[in-house]
Amino acid sequence: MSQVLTADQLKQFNEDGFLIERGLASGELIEKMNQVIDDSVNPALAPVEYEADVHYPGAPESKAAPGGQTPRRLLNAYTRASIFRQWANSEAVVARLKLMLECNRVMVSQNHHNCVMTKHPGYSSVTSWHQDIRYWSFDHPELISVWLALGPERIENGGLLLIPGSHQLNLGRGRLDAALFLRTDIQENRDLIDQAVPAQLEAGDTLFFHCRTFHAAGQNEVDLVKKSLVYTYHDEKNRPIPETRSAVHTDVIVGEPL
Ligand SMILES: O=C(O)CCC(=O)C(=O)O
Repeated sequence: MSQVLTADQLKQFNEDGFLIERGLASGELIEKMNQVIDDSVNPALAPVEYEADVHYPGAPESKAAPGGQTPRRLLNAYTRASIFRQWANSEAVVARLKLMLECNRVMVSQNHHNCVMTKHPGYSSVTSWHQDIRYWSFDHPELISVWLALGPERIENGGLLLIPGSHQLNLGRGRLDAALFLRTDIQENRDLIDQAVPAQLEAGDTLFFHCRTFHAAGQNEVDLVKKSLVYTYHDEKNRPIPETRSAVHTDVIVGEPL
């Protein structure tokens, strides 16, 4: 069987902590997903995380403030629609993850990410520099998020920026603030942030990134909602720590008959 990733791509993923696969999802799939999402935002179909919930810079002060009902994440993507499950289980995704995680069976988490990220003009917020491992409690910090662009993603509409190689850093606790974002009052952190590159994506492009890779995103400054579908996966042998937020809902084996 031919490999879905070349040795160079795997090397790049291991060195940079992320890899972009262009056009991995078909136009037809993207169109169907966008339709489901457009039918789910007005009114926003629960469960939803609102911009006002995150208290990030630029977010509305409260749900009662102007823009306070702006959704940030349509949660529970895996159970929200079969089209989202189909993508989560697709050979295109799972075969790549098996190579990146060097494992035979992959699980998707239902506990975080597992969502459609929406970024609305006017009321979106800034996500500061962080590693997703701050959300996760697992035996090993080896998880990979798969970010599918459902439209163009650029710095201007709040697209992601990533710091290549940052998944290999072991920064002391003092480099991070109370919420585990990179402190920008430290020169070494500013030097690190200067190395960031934007993940410029088109609909169907897919970003695979390691849970220790530092990334950030700005506000959406253009007049169109940005939408992305995001799941996080791990080797079935890498278990969530009981009683933590990572263990609330059961993880699901992917890539096997549904
Ligand atoms: O779209 C964004 O603002 C960034 C989201 C993100 O980095 C995350 O949820 O981990």
